Amino acid sequence: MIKKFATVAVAATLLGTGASAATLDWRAFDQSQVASATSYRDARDTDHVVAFEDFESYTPVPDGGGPGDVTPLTSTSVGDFTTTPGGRCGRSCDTPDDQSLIRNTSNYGRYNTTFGGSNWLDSNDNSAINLAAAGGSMFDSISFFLTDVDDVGRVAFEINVAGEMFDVAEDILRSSRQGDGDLFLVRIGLDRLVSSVDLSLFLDSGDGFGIDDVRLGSSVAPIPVPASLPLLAGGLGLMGWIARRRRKS
Ligand SMILES: [Ca+2]
Ligand SMILES: [Ca+2]
Ligand SMILES: [Ca+2]
Repeated sequence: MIKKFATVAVAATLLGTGASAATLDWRAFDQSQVASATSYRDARDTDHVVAFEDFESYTPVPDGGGPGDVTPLTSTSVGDFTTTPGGRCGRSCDTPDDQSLIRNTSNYGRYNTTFGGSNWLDSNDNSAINLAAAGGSMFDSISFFLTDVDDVGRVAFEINVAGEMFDVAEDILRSSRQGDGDLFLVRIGLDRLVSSVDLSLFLDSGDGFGIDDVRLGSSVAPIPVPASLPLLAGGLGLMGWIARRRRKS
């Protein structure tokens, strides 16, 4: 079954000023269209690549639980991933149920989108996956694949970026239930180059979703972040290393 390509572009408008600071482009595909969705992305995202994270260097948690990498995932290529716990823990939820998990199996309609890869980050039915996006150079676009968003109906799904909220469930999906395993390509455009920005993918129920192939891009040749900022990034990396050491001990 070929799903009709659907695209929606939305500009967030700041009340009162009329200024548009971020845009969101949303394209819907289905599970059989990973290759064509990837081709579409590669043809569209022609700006400079600042950073890319496909989660293939991480250790997946097996279905049913077990050892593997979970959030917080600090110092990924595109920044630090954290989880906002909450939501109803459904059948696909595994321990630790308050964290998002690296997975490499394709159950429940969430799956890898990396060509030749296997891993992705599963929300594990929590309320939100958050990304403190940073890639070492200034960037003004973020793109990624989402899988299995809102296939249970009547859920809220919001993308918050740079202090702006896109109500995807209402304004883009029109509150309609999506298919199990549907694939969505998201591109966020920022109105200026930034060294870092907070992104939150929020769901208000136990509707699990996956994210993969997160890309930070720049409309100009990459500009390294100012000298003081790598120190901060290095500090965060050290904290992540300490956290990993603690988890392993
Ligand atoms: Ca992947
Ligand atoms: Ca599903
Ligand atoms: Ca789902």
